[in-house]
Parts: sequence; structure tokens; C-alpha cells
Amino acid sequence: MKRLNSQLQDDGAPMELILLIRTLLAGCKEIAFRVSQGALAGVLGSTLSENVQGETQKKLDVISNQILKDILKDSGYVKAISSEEEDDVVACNPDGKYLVSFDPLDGSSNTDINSLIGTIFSISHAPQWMKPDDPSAFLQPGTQSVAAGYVLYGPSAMLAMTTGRGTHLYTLDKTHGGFLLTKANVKVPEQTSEFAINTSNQRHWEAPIQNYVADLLAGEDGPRGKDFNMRWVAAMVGDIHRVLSRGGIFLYPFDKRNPEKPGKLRLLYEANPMAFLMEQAGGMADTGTGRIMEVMPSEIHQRVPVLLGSKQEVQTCLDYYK
Ligand code: FBP
Repeated sequence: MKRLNSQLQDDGAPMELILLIRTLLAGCKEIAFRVSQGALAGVLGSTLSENVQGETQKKLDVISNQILKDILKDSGYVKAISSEEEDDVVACNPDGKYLVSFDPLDGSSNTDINSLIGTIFSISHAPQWMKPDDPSAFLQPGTQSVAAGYVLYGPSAMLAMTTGRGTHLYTLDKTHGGFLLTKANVKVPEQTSEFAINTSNQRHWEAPIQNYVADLLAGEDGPRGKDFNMRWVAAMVGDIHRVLSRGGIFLYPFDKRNPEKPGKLRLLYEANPMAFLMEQAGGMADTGTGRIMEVMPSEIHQRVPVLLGSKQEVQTCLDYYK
């Protein structure tokens, strides 16, 4: 089976980017091992501290963040890091060519129930003019990303990866510790009968999403004329992996609870990397009012509404906004 390295080379990725990706994934392999140890290693449960998002940090959030921070800082390839678990950007090598944004452990509410969790990352060029501790360098639209991916810590550890030449899926071979290509050039079906949204937030949604979901639930008796099924992993990495694997639409839309926070999911290290993967797989990724990857970030922990997945279904959802 083809190894990650040769696929990245075939996709024309520059050697330094390949070395950075391999370094980041070495950290993910360490996280995969720590996650698999669970209660045996005492890594389950919460800490007493909160992150900048006001969320109680899980022990594995802190452990995963530290693993990635250490390995990327030591690599020499990275100028600065932005992480869900870090209030501010983390300065690394002043001569580093790249910026890395990551969610060290997505779906952390699933850690204590042995359910799907993952690491999400995106990589962009570091402007030569920036100081390593300057957050404004991260305020680049997703269209500037040079690579994005996630590692899903599930029954098998799987990687979804793009450098702008298609989205490929890899499986971690625990015998030799490498990621092997298991699905090249993923193509997300344009149509679907499967949607993912946290319906417990329904009363807070805007009218377009209220109407869109109501028509999905009306099924074949309603204007859509077919039945839809619902899934919700409560870990974006798990829901997106399902959409990449068999199609679907994933929504975490704007809700009226806190207009200051136009969504739950973070642009730099959740929405943008998933949008890049989805678009490279023939899907679509929108906020409801425009392409996610064209959003100009205003700060590193900015949140955006997220509607992404099978192209025709996302387009149908967007038609409800007209
Ligand atoms: P973190 O776990 O990294 O904070 O991510 C947020 C997240 O868990 C997403 O992975 C998931 O899609 C969503 O929140 C679940 O939200 P909810 O708790 O509303 O179901």
C-alpha cells in the first residue's frame, strides 16, 4: 500500500511541508496511543481549568495540546502556532516558514465515554514580515491554506489529508507506525438522505434553518418528497468523516442565543480545515451567507456558522436563505 510520504510527493508538496506534516502526525500518533490508554493511564476526566473559550479543559485536551506544541516548536519548520487550548498565539522558530492552527482534541465531550474524538489542523505560509508572537499573521482566509487534515481516533486511527490536490484517506498501520493510503481522491456524493445537526438547539435557529430542517423531518410526506435520516456524533471530526465516507450534510448554524458568537465552531482550526477537505472532495462549505474559506478572520478564536457536505444538499439548504 502507498505511504503518506509518496502521496504527498505525487501531489507536489514541497519537501519542508512534507517534513512538517510528518512531524505533526508523529504527535498525533502519540495522542492516539495516550487516548487508547484511557483510564489505564489516568488520562480521562477534566482538569480544574478553563480554556479561552470558557470550556472546562479535559485532561486529554491539555495533554494533546502539549504534545503538539512541543513537537512543532522543536521542529524548526513552524514560526507560530494557534491552538483551541491556547489563549494567544505561541511563538516558535523566527525563521520558520509555516503557521499551524490546530484543535488538539476535537469532540472532547466524548473522551470519557470512549467515543470518537480527533485532532484537526491547518497549515499556511508564515509572512516573512511577522514577529513570531504576532496574531495578525493568522488572519488569512482559508483559501491561503497550503494543507489541512484531521486524525480520527476511532476503532482505527484514520487521517484525512489535503494539500490542494484532492482529499485522501489514510489508515495508521500500528505494525510499522505509518499512515497508508486507503482511499485516494475521495469524492463526496452530490446528493444525500442523511443530515447532522444538534436539534436540541432548534428554538435558537434562524427561520431558514428552522424551515430547512422541518422539511427534512417531513420526509416523503413533505416538499422534499423523500425521507432523511439523522446522525450526531457530537464530535465534528466524526461527523465530517462520515460525510467524506458516504455523503451527508453537517450543520452547526448561527443561533440567536448569543449574536456576538455567530456559531459554536472556530474558523481557523475547525471550519477552515474541514471546508478545505470537503471542497477538495467535491463537496461544499458555507456559512449561510458565503464560502467559509473566503471569510476574512478578525481574531484567532473567531466562530462561524457551518453548513457543509454534499454539494446539491448544501445548495438546497442555502436556497432557504433566499
Ligand atoms: P471541541 O470539542 O473541540 O470544543 O469542539 C466542539 C464540538 O465538540 C464539535 O466537535 C462538535 O461538532 C460540537 O462541538 C458538538 O456540539 P454540541 O455539544 O452542541 O453537540
